[in-house]
Amino acid sequence: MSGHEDTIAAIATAQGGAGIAIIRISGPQSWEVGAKVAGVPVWPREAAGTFRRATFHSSTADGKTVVMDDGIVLLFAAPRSYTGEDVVELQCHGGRLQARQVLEAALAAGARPAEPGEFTRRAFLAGRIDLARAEAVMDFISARTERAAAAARMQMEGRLSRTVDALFDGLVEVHSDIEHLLDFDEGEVPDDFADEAAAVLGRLRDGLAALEATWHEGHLLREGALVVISGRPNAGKSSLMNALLGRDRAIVSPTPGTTRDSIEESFDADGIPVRLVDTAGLRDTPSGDIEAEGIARTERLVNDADLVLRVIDASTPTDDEERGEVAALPRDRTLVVLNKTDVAPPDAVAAAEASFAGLSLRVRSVSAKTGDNLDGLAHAIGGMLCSAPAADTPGVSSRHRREVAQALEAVDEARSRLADGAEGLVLAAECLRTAADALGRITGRVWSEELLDNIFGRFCVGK
Ligand SMILES: Nc1nc2c(ncn2[C@@H]2O[C@H](COP(=O)(O)OP(=O)(O)O)[C@@H](O)[C@H]2O)c(=O)[nH]1
Ligand SMILES: [Mg+2]
Repeated sequence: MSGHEDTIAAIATAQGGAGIAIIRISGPQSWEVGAKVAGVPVWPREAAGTFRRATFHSSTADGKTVVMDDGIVLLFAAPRSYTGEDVVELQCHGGRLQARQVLEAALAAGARPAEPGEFTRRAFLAGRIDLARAEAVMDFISARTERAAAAARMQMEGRLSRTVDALFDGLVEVHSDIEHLLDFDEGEVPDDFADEAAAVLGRLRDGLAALEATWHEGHLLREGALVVISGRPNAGKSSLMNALLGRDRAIVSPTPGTTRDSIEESFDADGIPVRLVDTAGLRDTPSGDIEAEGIARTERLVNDADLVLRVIDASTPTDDEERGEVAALPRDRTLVVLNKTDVAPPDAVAAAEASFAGLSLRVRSVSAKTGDNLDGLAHAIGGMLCSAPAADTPGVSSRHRREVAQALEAVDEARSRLADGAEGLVLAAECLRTAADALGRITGRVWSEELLDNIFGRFCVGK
């Protein structure tokens, strides 16, 4: 039991026109509040785990009761609910008005409005889920690709927590061995102790480093990658954007300089969520201020991009200037796309492929018009953004990475203190404590109100 005094309520479903809306009420008074809204005496405890039809009421200022809506009541008894508390969910019609009215009635009946993430925060405080699993709930809701959702599910199921807990337990064990020595042996360190402890810490260090290395994937899956399409006017950038998205989003025209502002859309590149941006073409002689500003924006986007798709019209010979521009692009985040293979002579395409490959650039040849080799291109984009296959541990978040990095540093420090013999023991123990605390903040074995405020403040209301 989390021991909260107050009962909270919020609309748990998206606002706006939908079939139904759910108002969630959690806390010791939730059944009473729900019963008042339903205009019935409080249900018997045996009703937990069942649902009831109900008519929702509100009282006017002069004490009259008004019928608002018909719906369904779902009853949960502590500790068997999302929050671990007594919970009532009221399902009403999904219009903006009905959901608000039912919520207002619940507030009038004694609940207070829930803060962002407060239901999940209560689930954490009640010991229903640890912190990493609670965070994964939000990742799961925000996931934009199946791979991102699968990673969030792994974390919700506790895969990351188990890895972190095992490292935490390992640190605590070494820590208590040292404390034991300090307590009983008055500064006498057995010959092999430091070596053994250093070996164990070395293994824990490797585990921490492996965890830290998952950040890149975790970051890509959570935040998505910025992929910018750039190239000369008329190379087929907008056509490529449309072809990848499978719909006409950008305007395609034989007139150079048609796309003047950048257009952004979400795209799933082999499971990596991508913000795909079509840009104004790069050329020296813009037709006016608007195109010039578009070109300046393109340059900024190209600088910020995780990956640049440099589109080249393979049906016309590439001039030296363009070849020079492409050669200057960073190898690890440039993918050359030779477009218009449907009208380009095959040997010219092959020669262009070879010459860019000779510059150590990755190349893909496609036709935005016929769709030829677009799947291969999407696959190459995903591969360049994240070469690792979908891992069997979810990638850590930026918050987790900071804690892991702190733990790593402290473990390294502990190892070097151990080498100092008896004098180093106290300091080594202190470092291990710091390391364990950092890991504890990932799963919530160690927490503060401030930490919870930071994490749950980013949740939506009703979650
Ligand atoms: N044959 C052929 N024409 C293409 C292809 N991609 C684009 N185009 C044509 O090239 C012209 C410029 O295309 P657009 O996408 O507007 O180029 P952008 O200026 O780079 O955005 C249009 O007439 C397109 O129809 C392609 O793969 N094959
Ligand atoms: Mg365009």
